[in-house]
Parts: sequence; C-alpha cells; structure tokens
Amino acid sequence: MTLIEEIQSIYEEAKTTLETSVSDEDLDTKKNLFIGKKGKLTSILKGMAKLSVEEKKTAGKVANETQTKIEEFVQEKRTRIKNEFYEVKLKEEHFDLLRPTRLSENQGSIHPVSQIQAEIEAIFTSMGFSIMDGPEVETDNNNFEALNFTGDHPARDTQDTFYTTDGKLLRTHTSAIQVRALRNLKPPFRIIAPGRVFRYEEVDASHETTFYQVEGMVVGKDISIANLIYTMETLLSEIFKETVKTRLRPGYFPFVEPGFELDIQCLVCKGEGCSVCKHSGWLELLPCGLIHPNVLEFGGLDSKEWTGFAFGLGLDRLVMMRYGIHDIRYLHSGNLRFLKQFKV
Ligand code: FA5
Repeated sequence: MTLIEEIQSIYEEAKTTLETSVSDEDLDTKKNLFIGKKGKLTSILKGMAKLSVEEKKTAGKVANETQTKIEEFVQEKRTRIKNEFYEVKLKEEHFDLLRPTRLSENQGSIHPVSQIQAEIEAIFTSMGFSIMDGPEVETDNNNFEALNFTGDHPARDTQDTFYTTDGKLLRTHTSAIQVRALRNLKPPFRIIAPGRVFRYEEVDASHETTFYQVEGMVVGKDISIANLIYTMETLLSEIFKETVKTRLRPGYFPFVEPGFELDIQCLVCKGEGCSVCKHSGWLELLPCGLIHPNVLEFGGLDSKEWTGFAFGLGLDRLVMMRYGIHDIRYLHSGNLRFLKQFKV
C-alpha cells in the first residue's frame, strides 16, 4: 500500500468510526484516534520528515487535506448529534404552549385603582376622547404657573408638594397635563390624562401623600357648563351603574372660571355620616369648571376664539365609594388579603 493509499484508508476508517459517535465526548475520543496527539494520521504527518522532497510534496498535501476533511466531518457530526439530542428531547418532553397555567393562590391581580382607570379610559375613548400622559416630576410652570397659580398665589398652599434639588417638583395634580395638551395639541380636542400625583399631606382616612387622578379636558368652540355636567353625569352613571346623588357647588381653582365641586352622596355610609366623608354625608369627588381664559392664553390659544371645560377625578376615592372602603390607606398598603378581594 502506498502512503497516499494508507492516508485514504485512514480517512475512510475515520469517517466510519466517527459516524458511530453518540455524544460530544464520544466524538472527541474517536477524533483523537485519528488526529489527536497520538492519532493515526498525526503519526503519518510526523513521519513525513523522513520522506524525500517529492514525496513530501504529494503525500504531505494529501495528509493535510485529509486532516482538514476529518476536522470538517467532526464538526458536521457534532451538529447532527446536537440536533438529534433536541429532536429526541422535544418528542419526549412534549409541552403544550396553549395549556392554561395553574392558578396559584398568590398569583397577582390588577389593582382596583388600575381596574377603575381602565374602565374610565374605555368610557371616555368611547366618547371620542384620547388618552394623554405626562411626567410625575414636573416643572413649576406646568404644575402651577401656567395654571394661573402665578407667583406666590395663595392657592399654592392647598397643594404643597415635594421639590427636587434642581427646582422641579412632584406634580400635585394631573392638571399639569392640561398645560402640555394646550401647548401640543391643535384644538378642538378632547383628552383624559390618568396618573399618579403627590402631595405633602397629613394622611388620614381619605388623604394619602401619593394617589391617583384622571384629568379630563375638552377644548372647542362654545363649550358650556351644560356640556360639562352632561359629561360628568355620563361618567358617574357608567361607573356606579346606579343613580348616585350628586350636588354641584361653587369651588375655587385658579385655572377654571366658574369652578365647581361636584360631590356625591357618600356611598360608604349612604349619607348618614362617617369618617370617610368627615361626617358630612357628602364626598368631594369631581372638581371641575370652565377653563380660565388666562390658562388658554398661557397655552397659546386665543381665549376669545376657544373655550373649554376641565375636571379632575380622584381615582382612589372613586374606588373607595364603589366598594365601600372606609380607609384610603388600605389601597396602597400592599396588603394581599385586602387586594385579593378585587381579583378579576
Ligand atoms: C385638583 O387636584 C384639581 N387639579 C382638579 C381640577 C381639575 C379642578 C380640573 C378643576 C378643573 P383637588 O385638590 O380637589 O383638585 O383634587 C382632586 C381630587 O383628587 C379630589 O376630589 C379627591 O378625589 C382627590 N384627592 C385630593 N387630595 C387627595 C389626597 N390627599 N388623597 C387622596 N385623594 C385626593
């Protein structure tokens, strides 16, 4: 047998042997029989030094090519071993992607405030409103100044808040988004803007330092109080699915004129008086009013041409009214026993 024939027969033997490999390790062991340190082909390559220049040229070339072919074969076999491994695994460990998960006792659920927010979004989008968002850390201008709380306006005291070292503040109400809407949207428009707000507040049964509001705003031509009241009544009847007693009384907010407080009869005590309604039988739920001309002007609109109404709904209080919850502090306490009651 010539040297070249011997190399070719080593190659055939290598292929047959490598083909029987069942795992990566097995493949490596078998590979070493041919191209490892003491492998058959390696020994031939080592012995080449003794050959003539001519023989080195022909047999050496074949030997080198054979080594490369064996390496390629090993690589290809390795891929096949891996694929076969996963094919078998997939067949053995069949899993059904569509199978419902097992409901665990402690599985999370949507917070009642988020549930009610989603309902409100659905009610308003069905009336042609769009949903807008804004940052929780706001500028003084968006939260106060452009809403007509100019300079040291005393109404600022009703909404004390937390300030950042760079002069910004944690927004005290979603009305800050009104300013963003006026500056960025082309009238006429209708928006609602839900979000988290913050106040430096003494916490009690109906006051938290961190709570949720939904702002609503309509800007158009000839918008009147009748439009405002109709929208508020639609909202309340959709949310409570029962007739709730309401009362409208004058309310002061620098950014509306006239301004109102829409109160609902307390649903926790049915008007009898309790800690939630501070024993008055009524709860402030929906402050609202016609947008003050200054605010329209600050927002870049001509107040002789454009009019509008706005409202700000307290979501936590709405949840309290709906479920008869007598203390707001339960809502964000992270108490699972409390939250589980609202699982949907
Ligand atoms: C405002 O925040 C105004 N921006 C609302 C507004 C918007 C008026 C548009 C006119 C036009 P007020 O401070 O009353 O108003 O808060 C609105 C609602 O947020 C309240 O009716 C109440 O439901 C809720 N709220 C206020 N303070 C707290 C608090 N500390 N904890 C929980 N809910 C609160």
